[in-house]
Amino acid sequence: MKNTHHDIPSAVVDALQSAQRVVIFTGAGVSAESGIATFRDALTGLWSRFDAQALATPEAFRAHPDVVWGWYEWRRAQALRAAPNAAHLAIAALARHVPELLVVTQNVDDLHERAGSHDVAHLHGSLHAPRCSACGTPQVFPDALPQEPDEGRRIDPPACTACGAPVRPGVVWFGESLPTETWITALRAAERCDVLFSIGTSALVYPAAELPQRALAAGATVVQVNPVVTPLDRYAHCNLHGAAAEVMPRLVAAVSEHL
Ligand code: BJW
Ligand code: ZN
Repeated sequence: MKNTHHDIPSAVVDALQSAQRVVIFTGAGVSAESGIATFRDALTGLWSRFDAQALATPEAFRAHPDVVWGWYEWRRAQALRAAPNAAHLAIAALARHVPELLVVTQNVDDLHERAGSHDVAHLHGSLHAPRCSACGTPQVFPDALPQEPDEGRRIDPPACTACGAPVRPGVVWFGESLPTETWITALRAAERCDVLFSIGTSALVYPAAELPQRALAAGATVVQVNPVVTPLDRYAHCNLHGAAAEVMPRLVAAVSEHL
């Protein structure tokens, strides 16, 4: 592929410029430069004695609600303090250059929204939407930041205001179904888009990782942005190996310059 002076292959710029519908599929790597640890790095320091894959399960919450709730409170505090980075901002800016753009994120933070993205589908829920583990009633967090930075601290989950059962984080754990409407919206968008970007995700967790494959099968151009190689590298039309906060602004510059 020929490179523009932004080092973004011209085929990528061309595909974006002629696109009617674009899907931006994101993972934890997009928020990494905001200081939010990626999922597979979120167990550093005192948390490193746990296994993320084991903590993010309904079984772990049942067995050790204080450990799991403590971990999510620590991550929620991190997310509340974080600000959107250049990648979030570039993605919001890109939406102004294409007729239709949907952000489909696996992230449980709200940095896409805070960067100005309006259409955001959260496949794995949110750190900021706790609900009852028994009756499902949505719960309201107090405004104050959770205590911090007590990494590794166990915290008992609060009791549901309706039934008294433990409150759980409003995220999707392993073995749980994705929110149906959101998943259908994401799947339809992937199957109908002209270009899909997969940014900052290890592309390991299903069914989310199916989205780039669905887009490819439907004939879309698939571009990946990640500093490392993932299982998607061999399928993507183009792999931009680099940090999202560095690559995405260059991409937006390239697209707006060639209008
Ligand atoms: C940068 C960067 C920078 C760094 N710039 N990039 C088929 C085979 C085997 C198992 C399954 C299967 N299908 C389904 C399953 C089971 C399971 C699964 O997928 N397991 C796999 C691990 C194999 N899936 C499920 O259980 C799903 N549910 C389901 O299938 O329901 C049906 C069912 C019902 C009943 C019984 C059985 C099945 C649900 C999956 C939910 C995942 N939830 C989590 C936790 C959410 C809450 C939380 O955050 O704690 O979602 S897991 C975790 O992984 C989190 C993330 O959203 C998700 C994806 O991770 P992500 O975003 O890719 O982050 P990382 O850390 O992995 O990668 C970061 C990337 O960024 C890296 O590549 C870096 O290089 C890169 N990066 N800096 C750009 N600056
Ligand atoms: Zn309840």
